[in-house]
Amino acid sequence: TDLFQAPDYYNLDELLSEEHKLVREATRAWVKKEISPIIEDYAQKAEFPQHIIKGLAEIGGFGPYIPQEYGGAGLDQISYGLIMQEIERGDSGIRSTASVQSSLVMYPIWKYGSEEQKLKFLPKLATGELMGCFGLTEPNHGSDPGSMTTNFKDAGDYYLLNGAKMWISNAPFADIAVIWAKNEEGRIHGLIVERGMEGFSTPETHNKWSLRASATGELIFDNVKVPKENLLPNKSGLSAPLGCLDSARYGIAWGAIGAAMDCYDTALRYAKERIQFDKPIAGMQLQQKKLAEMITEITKAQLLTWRLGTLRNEGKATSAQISMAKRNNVNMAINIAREARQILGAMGITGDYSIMRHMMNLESVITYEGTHDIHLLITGMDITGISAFK
Ligand code: TGC
Ligand code: FAD
Repeated sequence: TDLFQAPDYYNLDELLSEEHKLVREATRAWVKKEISPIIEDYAQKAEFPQHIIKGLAEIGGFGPYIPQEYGGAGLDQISYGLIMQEIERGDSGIRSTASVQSSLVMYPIWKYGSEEQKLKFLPKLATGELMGCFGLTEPNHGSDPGSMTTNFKDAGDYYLLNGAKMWISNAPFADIAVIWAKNEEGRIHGLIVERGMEGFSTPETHNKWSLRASATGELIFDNVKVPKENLLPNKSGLSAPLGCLDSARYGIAWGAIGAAMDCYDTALRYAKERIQFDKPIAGMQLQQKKLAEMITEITKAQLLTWRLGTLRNEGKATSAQISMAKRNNVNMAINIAREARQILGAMGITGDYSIMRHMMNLESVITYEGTHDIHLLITGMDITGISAFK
């Protein structure tokens, strides 16, 4: 079979349950059939493939770990991670859509929402009947979301919302937006804003060289009247959106391994077939160094991330541990993409191979959900007890 064989240098499969392996194989087969054949074309067109939403929902891509009573798949954290790994082997932009829907839209409604909100939104988000986006970043506040200026005030029957969010994945087509804004006392709350509310618009961001198959946009709130029942009642303060980020960052740590595996697999196959100076380039020491370092780094990332998943299953993973994995794995993947691209020589710059698309996608992944620098400073703060942010 030409079904992709993931590198498994340290027999990680022995640490996985039958359910984990089934979930991974199902996602892998779906990505091979539905994503790989079309993704380059959509990336070139800078268009999100809307028709895949139903399939993404069917493989459990939306809310894998949300309980089944709310329409989720009720899976554990390792299965969630493996789903993200396999989707991102296809494309980081498609994984972004799954991450946002699962961890940044369903998660806050599940964790901070009322029972009515959960029943109203979660089952439809799980099937993709409703799509969501998450608005934290603003034009003037990216790494420092605590300084946000988007705000709402009590206007009697409703809240009056004003401000703007920028760089929002899925914004151009989302039916609902979970957004974060300050009340009159400056306290951060989550609100569910619905498409069609007067004064709410979502212009698309164009000219991206990265995540081209993902739709990115702004969220503009111009005196939007938000019904009071759309406020998430059970958590407020900056730790509420940051808690969602923990879940998304964990998924990204797995996802990045998928992108790296695809680059490694492609480069290894190519190196064995490409002949120069009368022998395969895989036989040249410099190319072996690249490939050997790739599999070493992938293996280290797999073990780090599997352990993080078991800690999350036990409810014991810290935010700083998640930051370390997100930072390490995305950096690992982007370095592998750059090296793999060189192994393919000129062929590596074309869309006939996935590597350059992964490489460009990863430039967003290393910036969003906390930049490479921010995650280093989170580790620094954790080990020294001193914040270097401010
Ligand atoms: P700081 O004073 O440290 O913390 C404020 C409060 O939050 C608590 N906290 C956390 N809670 C839960 N989870 C975490 N990971 C937490 N980190 C901190 C903290 O204990 C405190 O609680 P309390 O009760 O004392 O109030 O906050 P700070 O203002 O110094 O900022 C800290 C910093 C820089 C680490 C944080 O703001 C940060 O992570 N910045 C990066 C911003 C970011 O990641 N944005 C992502 C936007 S969403 C996105 O990119 C989606 S892309 C998705 C896709 O397409 O896949
Ligand atoms: P800045 O915060 O301005 O940072 C610029 C540079 O300064 C970076 O290198 C950073 O590391 C560095 N820097 C900042 N502070 C410090 C410091 N204290 N010490 C040292 N260096 C520092 N956001 C959402 O809310 N929802 C989304 O769905 C979403 N999707 C995205 C999709 C894409 C394609 C992209 C590119 C971004 C997305 N984002 C989203 C936004 C993303 O989270 C932010 O871009 C990110 O948090 C960084 O903010 P910034 O771009 O404003 O950079």
